[in-house]
Amino acid sequence: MTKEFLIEEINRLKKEKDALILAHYYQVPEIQDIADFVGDSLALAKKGKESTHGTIVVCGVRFMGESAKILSPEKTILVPREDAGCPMADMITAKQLQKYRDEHPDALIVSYVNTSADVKALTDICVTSSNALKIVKQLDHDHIYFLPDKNLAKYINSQLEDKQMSYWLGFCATHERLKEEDILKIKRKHNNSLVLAHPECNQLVLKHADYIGSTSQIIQFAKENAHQSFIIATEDGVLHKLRNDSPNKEFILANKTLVCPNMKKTTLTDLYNALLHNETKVELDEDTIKKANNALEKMLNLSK
Ligand code: CIZ
Ligand code: SF4
Repeated sequence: MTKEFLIEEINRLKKEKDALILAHYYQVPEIQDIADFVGDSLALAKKGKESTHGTIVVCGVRFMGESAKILSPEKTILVPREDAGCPMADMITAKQLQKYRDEHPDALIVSYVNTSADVKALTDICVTSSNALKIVKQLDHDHIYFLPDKNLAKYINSQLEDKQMSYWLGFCATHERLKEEDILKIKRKHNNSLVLAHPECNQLVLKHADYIGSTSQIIQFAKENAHQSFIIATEDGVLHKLRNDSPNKEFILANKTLVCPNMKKTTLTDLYNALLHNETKVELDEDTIKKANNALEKMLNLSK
């Protein structure tokens, strides 16, 4: 099937099936281009919830499809690639979290949205990289436990004045691959560029950043900043939006290894098949949805 045929069919099927296509900034350019809306996980979650479409196709990784289902249980949520997971989300299971809760009944559990629905169901409040700091600052609790990303946890702690969170030792393998020597090397080569980094990067990398933020915050910063050249320390998919927004500015990926294999799985053929066959539907049990919804809704309220 040609690309033109796939694009035409996807657009036809989405109308026929009353479907809304959402894509994360880390998706391949063709998927971002055909999506009705592209955003970070917070924006996708909100968009899915507000939409009046009966079907929502989430092009990203599994936890994003699950979040859409948790917030809109009455809608059909499709993920084009069921095997696109997030290795960081898989670093903590519900069983492990239950054990932690049993041993620390006083802890307030704050989970990054990069977690399974089962983990969210055991969570007090969720956060994304866009709102984590804002939300944690508002939490008045002696013992805050953050999971699963140790890098995001350390970054938030570095920004807090009156409290410190303890945290699980998970990480994003894609961001973790970026080493301090890589960032120093690329800075030497492009010494007029500003370094924009995601807080999933290691602290040794973050200390060389001029700006630290989520994908949407990096995108906003680069658009508004007068600088002409930027080194980007997050997943390469985000370069598509950065270059579209500012065609005259230069964007350099900090290291060519910043590619998430799971985010790159979804192709136009997968999206076409998802719409054609209504596959793969995200199914979650009612109890999980109810409990996980509580943690996500608290996040949406506190991030307003
Ligand atoms: O929250 C998200 O969408 C992720 C995984 C990255 C980011 O910073 O936007
Ligand atoms: Fe998970 Fe990292 Fe891939 Fe995002 S980039 S989906 S956190 S493995």
